[in-house]
Amino acid sequence: MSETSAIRNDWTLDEVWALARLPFNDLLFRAHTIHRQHFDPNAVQVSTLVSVKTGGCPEDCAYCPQSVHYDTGVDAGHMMDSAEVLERARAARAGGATRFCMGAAWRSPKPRQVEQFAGLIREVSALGLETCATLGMLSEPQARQLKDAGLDYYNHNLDTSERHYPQVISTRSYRDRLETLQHVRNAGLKVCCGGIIGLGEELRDRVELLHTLATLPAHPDSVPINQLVQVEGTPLSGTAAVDPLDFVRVIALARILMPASHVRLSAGRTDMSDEMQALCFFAGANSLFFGERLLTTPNPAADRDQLLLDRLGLRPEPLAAGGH
Ligand code: SAM
Ligand code: DTB
Ligand code: SF4
Repeated sequence: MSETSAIRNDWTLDEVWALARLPFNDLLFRAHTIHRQHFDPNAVQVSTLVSVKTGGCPEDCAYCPQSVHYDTGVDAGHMMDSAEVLERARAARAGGATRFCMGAAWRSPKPRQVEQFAGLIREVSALGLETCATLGMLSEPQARQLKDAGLDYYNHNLDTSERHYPQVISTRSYRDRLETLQHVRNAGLKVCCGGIIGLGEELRDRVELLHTLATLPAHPDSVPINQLVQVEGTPLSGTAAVDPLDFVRVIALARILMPASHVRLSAGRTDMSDEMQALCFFAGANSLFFGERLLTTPNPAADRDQLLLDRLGLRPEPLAAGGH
């Protein structure tokens, strides 16, 4: 098999399988070589997350502490007021983040909620930060409204393979997700789309998820690879832990298949050793969430992450020239 690091959207499932079966060293060498062709290997893009509207979500995603279907101790909250969101955005910027990601536990936003977010996006953009939002399913007009407000990225994950998906979520379909991604792309927003490892899926599901991502009409600009954060009360709490080396393989595959996309070592880092994270960065991860909280669950403390980046000689990636 020969492949170059050209951007391809025509990967076959067999090609992805062939990569997935490579010995670990061959896979990592190939991924790292491709990584260096497209990125500074010592730079990581830094994002900070804030949950603007937490809990009470009508969807039944079996991994999620914010679903009303599960008793996890996460209660439905009100929408955070804009002064607090801005305070967090300023703190994120001071901490070195270049992208500020705002989440809401919705199936899809109502017209008034899109307006409220458009206001937040204008204010956060004015701070010189890239903006990202993750608000559930979006229609194309809604995506355009957010784009007009200055939104840079929209996060909407496929989560797993189409085959495994019904084991995880019943309240919205895989097709619904693909449609939202199309609406977001059509509106000219950058796409942030990835998945979760550790949902009880097989290797086949990881291969199929990556194949689906890499054969979208355009590769997502950012590909978050989350490791399941197990939350008591969710149906997936107690699922077998992921083999760290298998997780590194997923990062390497994402890097090879989507050479120019930022691959984010996303949720689950509190359960990862420094050495595992170092291998992920070598395999092609070049983005992370910085700050002590993801949406409702903990993330490594800022000083701990800073120490890790220092030990690895990694530095935050500056905003692209011309800002966003
Ligand atoms: N409610 C919106 C939606 O799902 O479309 C946006 C917020 S939702 C929390 C964003 C993503 O976070 C999910 O698609 C899922 O991939 C990820 N996520 C949620 N809970 C997680 C968990 N326990 N572990 C890892 N990732 C998780
Ligand atoms: C993504 O892929 N991971 C982030 C972000 N996109 C929105 C969310 C992780 C959530 C982890 C569980 C929690 O903190 O509630
Ligand atoms: Fe709701 Fe999003 Fe959680 Fe699913 S992942 S239950 S849609 S907040």
